[in-house]
Amino acid sequence: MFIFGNKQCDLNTPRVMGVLNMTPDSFFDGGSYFSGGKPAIDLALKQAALMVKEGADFIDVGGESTRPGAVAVSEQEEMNRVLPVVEAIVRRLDVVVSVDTSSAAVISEVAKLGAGLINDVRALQRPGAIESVVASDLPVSLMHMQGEPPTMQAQPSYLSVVDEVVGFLRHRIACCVDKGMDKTKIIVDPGFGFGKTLEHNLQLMAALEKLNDLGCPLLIGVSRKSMLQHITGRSVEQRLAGSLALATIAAIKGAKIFRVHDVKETVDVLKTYAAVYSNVG
Ligand code: PT1
Repeated sequence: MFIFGNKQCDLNTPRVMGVLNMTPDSFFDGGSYFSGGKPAIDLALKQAALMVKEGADFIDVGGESTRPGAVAVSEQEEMNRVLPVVEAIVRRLDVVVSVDTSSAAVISEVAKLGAGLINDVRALQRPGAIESVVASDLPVSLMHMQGEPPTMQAQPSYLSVVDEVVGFLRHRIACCVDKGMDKTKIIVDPGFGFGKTLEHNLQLMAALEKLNDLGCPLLIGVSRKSMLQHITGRSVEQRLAGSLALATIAAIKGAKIFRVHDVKETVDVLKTYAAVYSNVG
C-alpha cells in the first residue's frame, strides 16, 4: 500500500492520474480553466469531478507549463493558479491531489492544504525542494529532464538515453534518502518528451522495464505528446489512439501510474490490461 497524505492506494493495479493544467499555455488543455485572464475554480473543479467520475485516482494540478518551449512563471503566479484549486478539490472530491511543481514554497503551501503527492519534473533539484517534501512527509514523483523547457528540445544528446535516465533517477533517489526521505515514498518517471528526440523516447519505451530495477513505482506521461506527431503525423486533438497504444505498452512493461488527459479511455485500457495479466502473473 502506498500512502498519499490521508489516502491509501494499492499500486499493484495500474492507476490513472488526470491532468488539470491551471495554465494559459499548456499544449492540450491550456487556458481551459481561465476566465477573463484569471483562474476559474468552478471550471477546474467541474473537470476534476468529471475525471474522478471516470475513474481517476489522482488529479495532477499544475500552474507552470513544462512542455517544450514553455516560459517560466513567478512563484507568486504559480501560487495564485494552484492553491485555490488544490483547496477546492481536497474539500469536495475523494481523490489524491498531486501538484506538478518544482518550488519549495509551493510544496509547503499545498502540503498544508491537503495535497497527497508532489510531482516534480525537476526531481527536487531546486533549492529547498527536498527539505520541503521531507518536512511535509508527502510522497514524491521524481522525473528525468535534460535541460529546461524553453530550450530542452534544441539538441537533446545522450550516449545511452536509458542508462542516463536510470543513472540520474538512481542518483536523485539517493539524494532524497540522504536528506531523510523514506525510499518507499518515491515514485520515478523517465520524462517522455523532456529533452528527448523521437528516437530517445522510443528507446526509453522499448526498455521501460529497466526502470523497475530502481525499486520504485513507475509513473509515465505520454498522453498526446509530440512523439505521436512524429509517429502518426497527427495533430494534438487526433492523438488519442496513439496515446492509448503507448499506455498499453507501458502497462505491460510495469508502469503503475498514467498521467493522462483522457481518463475514461485510459481506465478501460488499464482494466483490460489487468484482466489479462492478473491471471498469468
Ligand atoms: C510527465 C509530465 C509531467 N509531462 C510527469 N509530469 C508534462 N511526472 C507535465 C510534447 O512533446 O511526463 N511526467 N508534467 C507535460 N510535458 C510535455 C512534454 C508536454 C513534452 C508535451 C510534450 O508534446
